[in-house]
Amino acid sequence: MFRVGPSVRLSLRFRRALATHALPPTVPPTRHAWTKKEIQDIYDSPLLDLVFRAASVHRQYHDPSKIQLCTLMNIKTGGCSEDCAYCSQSSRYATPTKASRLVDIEPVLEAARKAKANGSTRFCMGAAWRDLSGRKRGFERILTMVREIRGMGMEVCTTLGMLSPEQARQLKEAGLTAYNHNLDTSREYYPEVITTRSYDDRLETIAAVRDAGISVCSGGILGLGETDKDRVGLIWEVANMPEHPESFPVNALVPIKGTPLENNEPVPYQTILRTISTARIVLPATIIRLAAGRQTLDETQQAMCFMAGANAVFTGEQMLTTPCSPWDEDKAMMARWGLEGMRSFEQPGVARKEGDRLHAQSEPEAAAAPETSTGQPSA
Ligand code: SAM
Ligand code: DTB
Ligand code: SF4
Repeated sequence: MFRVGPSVRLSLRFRRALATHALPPTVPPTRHAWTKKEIQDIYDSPLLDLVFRAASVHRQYHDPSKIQLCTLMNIKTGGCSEDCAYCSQSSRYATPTKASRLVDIEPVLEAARKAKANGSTRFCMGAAWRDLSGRKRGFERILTMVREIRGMGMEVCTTLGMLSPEQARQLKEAGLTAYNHNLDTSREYYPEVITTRSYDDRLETIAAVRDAGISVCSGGILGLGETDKDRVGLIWEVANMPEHPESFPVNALVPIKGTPLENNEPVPYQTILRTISTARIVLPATIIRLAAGRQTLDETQQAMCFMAGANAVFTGEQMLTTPCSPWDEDKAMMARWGLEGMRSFEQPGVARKEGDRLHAQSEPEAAAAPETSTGQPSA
């Protein structure tokens, strides 16, 4: 494993990532030409063998004691024109979510400071939009939020719907670390869930994000009514991208009253574990996020997911419209299992894309240096 003394390890790892633009030399390269059959065979293997194999891969590519703590904020709630069948924010369904306008800058910065003080090193802002067209002033406000939060030394993520290459470029220039845009499910099952934008639309946005040099966060939801084949199909799609996404969120459907999926059966825990384990093996360098639905898992179930390679969570007061597992509970749980928060820009893939900005900060170590998970400037 690539652990060295705590006082020097940050700079060493950054310098190595920046100097080589690659993972540490002992780590095998990631594969980008998977067949569905290969992934299905992994997925179908006996569950504990699968977990063991995933845990072994995880230990080759990641420090297994580290979990990335990410806090979400909904900066524009509800009233969305899209028809995503799981979503409380679609204007097509009568859900308990009330629509609101884009929030002001200061409350967002306040929420980011609070997240940082509580140990989160990534702050993610979500907006219930199809895309940014006709939202020039709102987009400028978001660019300011990104700039300010990046200035706090945090990783910044946004999820604002579809993006053009130019919008992606502007977000990158403002300091955006990552963009979340999920494929959600397999290409075959996707039309059962969303009809107002296509799978290829999603892939285009992901390509624009990647081409702008922003880290890609793209994963899916389990429990939409999909089959094992669809879960394998989703992993196959991201596995064969020109670069694997830097993060892959695994959401379990949070059923929302009023949506078409409100009465779906909960996905079995073993399916969540199987999906995480398969994703860990196929996307070995990617951060796998145990995302929505985590609150339905008890602590031991979560620990098994971390064992199998999940290494990020959303933590704090709120997901987007549903409750989140709070910081104090998560910190206590992590302490019981010997886990600690990841520093910002610790993942080599993310650090590489941050490139010049981190370089400028680390020589000399500057005011907005990456944060430790306790919010202290790192060594
Ligand atoms: N509007 C933007 C978009 O769709 O690109 C961003 C926000 S959207 C809510 C982000 C992701 O959250 C979705 O792609 C979906 O994977 C996940 N999500 C939304 N509602 C969910 C629910 N009820 N249960 C689980 N995951 C959900
Ligand atoms: C992701 O994959 N999951 C998060 C984040 N990206 C934006 C959102 C989960 C939403 C859960 C339901 C809600 O709170 O509305
Ligand atoms: Fe709109 Fe995003 Fe919800 Fe779909 S998931 S309805 S695009 S907010």
